[in-house]
Amino acid sequence: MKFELPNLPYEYNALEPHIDARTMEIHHSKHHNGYTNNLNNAIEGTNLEDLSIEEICKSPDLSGAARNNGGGYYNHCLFWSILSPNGGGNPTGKIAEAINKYFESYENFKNEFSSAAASQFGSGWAWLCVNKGALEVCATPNQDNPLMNNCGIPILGIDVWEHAYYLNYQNRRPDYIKAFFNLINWNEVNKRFEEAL
Ligand code: MN3
Repeated sequence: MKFELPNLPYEYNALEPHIDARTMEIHHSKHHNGYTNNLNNAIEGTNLEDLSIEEICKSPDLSGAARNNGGGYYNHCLFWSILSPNGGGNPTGKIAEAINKYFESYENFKNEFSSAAASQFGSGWAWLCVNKGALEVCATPNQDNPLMNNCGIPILGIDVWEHAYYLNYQNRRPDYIKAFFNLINWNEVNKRFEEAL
């Protein structure tokens, strides 16, 4: 399968002031585009070629360029989808109930997720996953994701590579993490949650 860079469902400047337009433009048109092209090159002529991106991530013999760029492709597709200029606020629907069940409150969830994102050393991601029906927070290095590590299906994720925030926030990763909560598209997270159950 030839993977294609998805269009963003909003303009590059739509997430300001939380994520600036220049960061979004470079992140999407350079970084995500690069992962997409490199993934296509890495899987060409291999047994991964005809698999879906989820199947590629779950493949037990995934390594090297296919792993880095397969993760990069999948992770950014998820990331753009769970952000929205109309996002933020408290979770709604089934995910709100599940967050209360597994984390006691949205505040507790925010603290746990923020702490996983802030303490990921170097580049990586923090995730909210559905693991055997339960909600869990975890973090992964580089472009790895929970599908690769068999620790659940990610339904929300934050990119903590410096390319995701450095222009606006420099070394202040915690400020970027705080701002991220103003952008979460809870409708999309709910959709992914119901599909993951
Ligand atoms: Mn990124």
